[in-house]
Amino acid sequence: MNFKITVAAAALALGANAFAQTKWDLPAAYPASNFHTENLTQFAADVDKASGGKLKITVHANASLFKANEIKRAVQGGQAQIGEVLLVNFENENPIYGVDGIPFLATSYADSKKLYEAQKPVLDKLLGTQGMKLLYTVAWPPQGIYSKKELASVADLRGIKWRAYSPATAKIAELIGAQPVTIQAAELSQALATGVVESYMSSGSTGYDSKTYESIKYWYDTQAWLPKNAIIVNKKAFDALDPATQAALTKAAADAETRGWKLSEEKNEWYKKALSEKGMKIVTPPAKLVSDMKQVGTIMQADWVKKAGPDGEAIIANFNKLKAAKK
Ligand code: PCA
Repeated sequence: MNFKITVAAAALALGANAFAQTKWDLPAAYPASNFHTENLTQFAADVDKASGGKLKITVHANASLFKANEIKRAVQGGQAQIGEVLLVNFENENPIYGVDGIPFLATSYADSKKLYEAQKPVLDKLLGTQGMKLLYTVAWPPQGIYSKKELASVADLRGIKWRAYSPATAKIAELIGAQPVTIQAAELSQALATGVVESYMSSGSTGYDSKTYESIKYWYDTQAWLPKNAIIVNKKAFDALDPATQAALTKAAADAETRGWKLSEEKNEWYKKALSEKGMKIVTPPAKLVSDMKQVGTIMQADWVKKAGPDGEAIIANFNKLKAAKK
């Protein structure tokens, strides 16, 4: 064989390899200006840089590629290689996904991180059985109650049209005698404008994104729970990457997790200020409203533990241990 041609062929092959590019779609369900999405965009840029341009991730914000509750199945089936999901949305599939939606189990950022630490091994295993991998999570800011009228207790919410985003938020409606209607964030502003929704629980973040201040006056800062978004990847797509690109992705994910949790906590303050500047009243909930809501939380936690079995018990036990150890 002609030596020159062999070298040239090898160089060509190397060159082609160096430029081999993988393109991934990342469906996400929240607007481009939301802090989760901004963090995702930074993550995609970090991956691009760290992989030397080998892995290009396109973030599709605002449920433009798949609806919020379709993203998980899309990643599982490989229609999208990677995606962002709200874990609590999948509680009916497996209670493990819903532990961070239990009212008053973990109500601060510090406790939410501990709950995540306790949940993570079980979550990893569960996603693994579904052909996926967990890359990172970021918590939403604490959840409060949006209401058109002043609230003294949950009795004031009876009969009201209540927007739910998850099985747990629908369950709350049931327990307080409100009428649940499930609406994801991308459709919320329209539902508010058309009067389909009169009240709901969520963060200041989603209240701001959906312009809730245009139809609702009060936000009761109950700090009831901090649900998490998770960035999950199809295992086959991950395994198809070369080891250096896998490492670049994993490292960018770890950075995005640290950055995202910090961002969430900082933006929580920003969102509350922004809402009050838009004319909303940010209210410390009265004692009766708190005790009523805590009662709801107690019922829901007991239900959850029953449903979640030994894995669930282990998560709660581990969480309590972490809380006791780090005080
Ligand atoms: N915002 C999302 C989920 C939790 C939150 O704070 C929503 O309301 O849909």
